[in-house]
Amino acid sequence: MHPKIIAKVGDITKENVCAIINAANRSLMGGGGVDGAIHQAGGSAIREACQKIRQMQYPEGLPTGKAVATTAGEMPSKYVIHTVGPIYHQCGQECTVLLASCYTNSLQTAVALGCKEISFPAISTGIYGYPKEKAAFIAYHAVKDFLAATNQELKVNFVFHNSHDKELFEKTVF
Ligand code: AR6
Repeated sequence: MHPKIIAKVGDITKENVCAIINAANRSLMGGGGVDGAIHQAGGSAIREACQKIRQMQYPEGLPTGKAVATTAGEMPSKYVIHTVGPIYHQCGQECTVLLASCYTNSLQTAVALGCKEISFPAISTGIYGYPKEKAAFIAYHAVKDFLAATNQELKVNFVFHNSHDKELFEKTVF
């Protein structure tokens, strides 16, 4: 494992880091899974910030693979970076590139915000159905490649909801 990358088990809404990443949908208006947990824990400030982003930047919704930042509201982290993962049964040959873009664009957004530590969930591996091993490989390599190419100081946590998912990730990337 890369020295700046850590895998752990937990609830991402409790992370005390500069930014947590949200596996959102293109509406940015909340949903189930980690998105629902983040909106619930952070409170209405997140939804209000997302509404502004929709009005000003993305009236059609946030395209898959892109990332935008808002306040984290009442959560311990400072920012939420919302990204939209690919829906596995719809993304065809673009799946890998789109999932990697979620990580790379979120990392770029975090660096632009001056973040030194951020936490990712396993984007697309829940409701969006991305096979977990495949997603782990793409996620790890996207982060590792980004860290290799930047001179910014950045620590990246992968936060899994259960130990089985964390072990699967570690087995895949080692
Ligand atoms: N902390 C860390 N990981 C979590 C948490 C949590 N609190 N809750 C769930 N996970 P999903 P997707 C894990 O479905 O597949 C939403 O409705 C979960 O175990 O949240 O990208 C959105 O609005 C899984 O491994 O995101 C979209 O419509 C991972 O987070 C859609 O779901 C991602 O699962 C996005 O689907």
